[in-house]
Amino acid sequence: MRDGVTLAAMTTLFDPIQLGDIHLANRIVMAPLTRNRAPGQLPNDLMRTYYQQRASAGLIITEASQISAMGQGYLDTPGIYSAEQVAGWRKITDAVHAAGGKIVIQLWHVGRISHSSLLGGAAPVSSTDKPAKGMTFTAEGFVPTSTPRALRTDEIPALVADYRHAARCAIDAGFDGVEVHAANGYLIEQFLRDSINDRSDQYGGSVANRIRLLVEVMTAVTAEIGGGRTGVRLSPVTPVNDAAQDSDAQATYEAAVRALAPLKLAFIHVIEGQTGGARDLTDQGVKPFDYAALRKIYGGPWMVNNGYSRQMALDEVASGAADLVAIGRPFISNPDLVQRLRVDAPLTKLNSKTLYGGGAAGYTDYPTLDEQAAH
Ligand code: 8OZ
Repeated sequence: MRDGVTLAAMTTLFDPIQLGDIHLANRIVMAPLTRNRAPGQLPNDLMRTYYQQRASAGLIITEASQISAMGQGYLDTPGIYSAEQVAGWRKITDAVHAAGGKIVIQLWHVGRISHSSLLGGAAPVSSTDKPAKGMTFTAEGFVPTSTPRALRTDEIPALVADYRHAARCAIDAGFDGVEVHAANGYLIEQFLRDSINDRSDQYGGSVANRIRLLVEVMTAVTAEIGGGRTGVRLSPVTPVNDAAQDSDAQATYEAAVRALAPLKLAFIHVIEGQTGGARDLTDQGVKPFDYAALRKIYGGPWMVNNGYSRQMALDEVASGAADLVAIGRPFISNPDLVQRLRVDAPLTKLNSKTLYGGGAAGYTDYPTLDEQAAH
């Protein structure tokens, strides 16, 4: 009981929710997690087992998947633009649906976070021709990212069309929808932030210009598959992938969310703080970000992410601060995470050595509670 509200009337993490056109059995979302187990960019049977094992999540958001050959930035990430990729994903969506789950695919273009060896020798494309400080993983191991080429204004329509094509492929592959990846220092964020975007055309400079690519992509994707099947992921203050702070993150992201509101999206998914790291970055000199203000501007289904414990997730939904909570790494080592959260069972620890690349070890061999009990 709180503030006179009866327990029965309170929404819990384990209650169903309608996200646009997608009905979820609970509000626990498996966050997108890069695993680099798709040689040839092709979804495969091992991936099918992995996702099916996690189908009790209210919603699975797949690992980031490139919308085009130029969108790839790391070895062995899957694509969602060719007929062969669609056929591979179809087996995965069928398996998740047979297990009673829901699954959307994350549409990804890395922009400058890539290496020319992954791009047939071409330079990565970005909002800028300035390289990102950092490394990516290729067939030769970790290498510094390649110097990008700034996209010409007349190339943007084809880029937007690539997102639209990928969204069509996603529906053809049986996905319940898509999440556009506009976070973590990748292409769309390279346009959003004035710390990176140094353009002088209508895609650079003012806030209205820097959010233009995001809005055009979201408009194209929703025109293709419907707003009720489309979400987006934002990370207003994360510094990962050499994404320095925007000069006014609050204003930039509020403008973005205000522009997206009319599209009636299935959800907005916000990473609070540094992706995979600290939620509070004030001791690193980052101004506190007002996420509640962002949500208020938006008004639609609100998904939060980053370091949520069981108690934090329960409180977040019970208080109404968010509608859903996305959980990342604990889903890797706990395929039955929803059940474990329900009964407050201990969680299996993650082996961080098997996160990226490799086979079944550290991927499909983490046990459920029942399997643990049988041993
Ligand atoms: C970890 C390793 C490689 C890529 C992201 C897609 O941060 C990623 C990613 C994460 O959004």
